Amino acid sequence: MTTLLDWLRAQTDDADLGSVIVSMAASGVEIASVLRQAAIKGQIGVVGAVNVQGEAQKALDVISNDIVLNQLGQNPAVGILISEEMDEAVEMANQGRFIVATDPLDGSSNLDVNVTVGTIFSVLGVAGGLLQPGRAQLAAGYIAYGPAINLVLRISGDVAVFTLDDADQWVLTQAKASVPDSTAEYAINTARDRFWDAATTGYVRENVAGETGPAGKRYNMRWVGSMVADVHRILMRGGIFLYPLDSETRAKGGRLRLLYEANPMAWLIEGAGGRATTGRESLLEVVPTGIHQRIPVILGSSEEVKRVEAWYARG
Ligand code: AHM
Ligand code: MG
Repeated sequence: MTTLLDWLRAQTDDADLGSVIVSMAASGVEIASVLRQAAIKGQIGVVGAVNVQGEAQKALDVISNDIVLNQLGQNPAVGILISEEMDEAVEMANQGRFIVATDPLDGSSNLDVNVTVGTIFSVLGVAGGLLQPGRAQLAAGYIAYGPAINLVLRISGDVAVFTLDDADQWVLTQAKASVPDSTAEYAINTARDRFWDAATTGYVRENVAGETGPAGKRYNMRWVGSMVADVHRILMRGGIFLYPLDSETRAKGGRLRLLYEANPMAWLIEGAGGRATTGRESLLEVVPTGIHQRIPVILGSSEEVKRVEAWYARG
């Protein structure tokens, strides 16, 4: 059995970086326990506050953020915390070497229906400043709270998958996740098609046309509406995820956030052999202009992502 600590020791000589991941993993154990019992303890629903994104905060968003704040606050290696739930970057008292950018509980609109949600995180060096491109990430990962609780991690090499056992220990269950180059499964919120640009419409129409269309194969569509669940499926068996820039999200720059949703997921997908783009440029090259910046996200199996890029290149 390989535990998280065994894996970390083999992946990096930097014990401080390892400790940041251990703190996020510990947050995941706590959040998992809260999620399991939230309905019993009356923690479901909104708290009445609105976060910096203008979205109603759920009780569990706030609790999850507090758990991460508390865990990272105890870790001397952490200098700055950026969270979807907090307006400003928080300078931690310990003034450590690392920045953690996190969405403590992504997919919270799904909380009341008991589908997989997750914690997404990205680790950067403090020296690089708050606004570093995804390529500068030192580590990234997510925790998926589903039928099994998975921690998916990359430091710089392979993407590893851990599963939480009954003793709250993270056990390595897949040493090297690999996204197949080709797929016949795509994930996009098709209810938004009236807002789509020509590239998205063109690509999806080809898929819907199936075996008699230009793609020459029959596709299936899957959309959980919870990024961790959708990306996890793609990491496990391939596929493509699209949240493109559409006419409704254009003014905001997209729907998903660059620092703590798009970048960590893009870094994981690329580490597993997949590809990630905004449609017009590599996602990991985008230099952020703000900590809560939004961005179009297209990621997954490389052949499909390249087909979408080809559509964008046409106009
Ligand atoms: P959140 O951070 O407020 O939970 O929003 C992000 C979520 C993603 O998990 C998911 O991919 C997307 O929003 C779903 O959007 P939509 O509701 O438009 O389908
Ligand atoms: Mg989110």
